[in-house]
Amino acid sequence: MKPSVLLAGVASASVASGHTIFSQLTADGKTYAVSYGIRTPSYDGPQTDVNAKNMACNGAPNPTTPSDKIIPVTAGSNVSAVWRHTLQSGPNDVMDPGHKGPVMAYLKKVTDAKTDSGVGDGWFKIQEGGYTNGKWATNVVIDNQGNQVITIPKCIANGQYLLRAEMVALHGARSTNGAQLYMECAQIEVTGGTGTGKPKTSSIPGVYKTNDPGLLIDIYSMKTTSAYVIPGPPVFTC
Ligand SMILES: [Cu+2]
Repeated sequence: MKPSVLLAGVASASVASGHTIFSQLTADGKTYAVSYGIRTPSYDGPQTDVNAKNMACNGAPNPTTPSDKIIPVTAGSNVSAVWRHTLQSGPNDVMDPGHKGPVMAYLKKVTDAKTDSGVGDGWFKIQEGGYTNGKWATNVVIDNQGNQVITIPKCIANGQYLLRAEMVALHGARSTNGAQLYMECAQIEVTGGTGTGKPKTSSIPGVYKTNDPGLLIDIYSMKTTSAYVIPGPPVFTC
């Protein structure tokens, strides 16, 4: 797939042009600038190999730019991962609405959020959306002007974390490695956490399998009432 310069800025009709980037974070009522504290790529393409290291925080073939910023976040508050088609797009250009699938968010506690690659164990899921009454979670985010609302658990320990927000597009998921996974990692510092929660953690890569029923699937055969199994572990709750 190629980036579409011609179609940038509109909600395009072409599936190929409609990728997406977690490009901004809203935390404690403040929306930070595009790429502030987030390792954003210049190209909005997906990861498709769930066993690749770049499943953690993106990377080649979508090289990301490091950030030397860390965003303060209060435990127990809601943050928004802001998704945009490109780093220049506005709230009406989030992702091609033909990109349908689950939405998820993970945290990983790290010593240095600016430099930790995110690859390996330590991840726990804190938010997910799948398929409800015929509507995909990706479409919920699109309808919410690109805002993926994520509650930061109150009971986690204070300190630096990577916040990995993810959208998955399943339009091509009938074939192996056909699911398109979009993710970026934000660098955050959590305060106000009680530290009483002990999340069970998973490795990324490793958290998904190629043949997960939520990743190898023909979504066009689904009915409004169909059940959908969101990939990955259950959501951690305090
Ligand atoms: Cu795409």
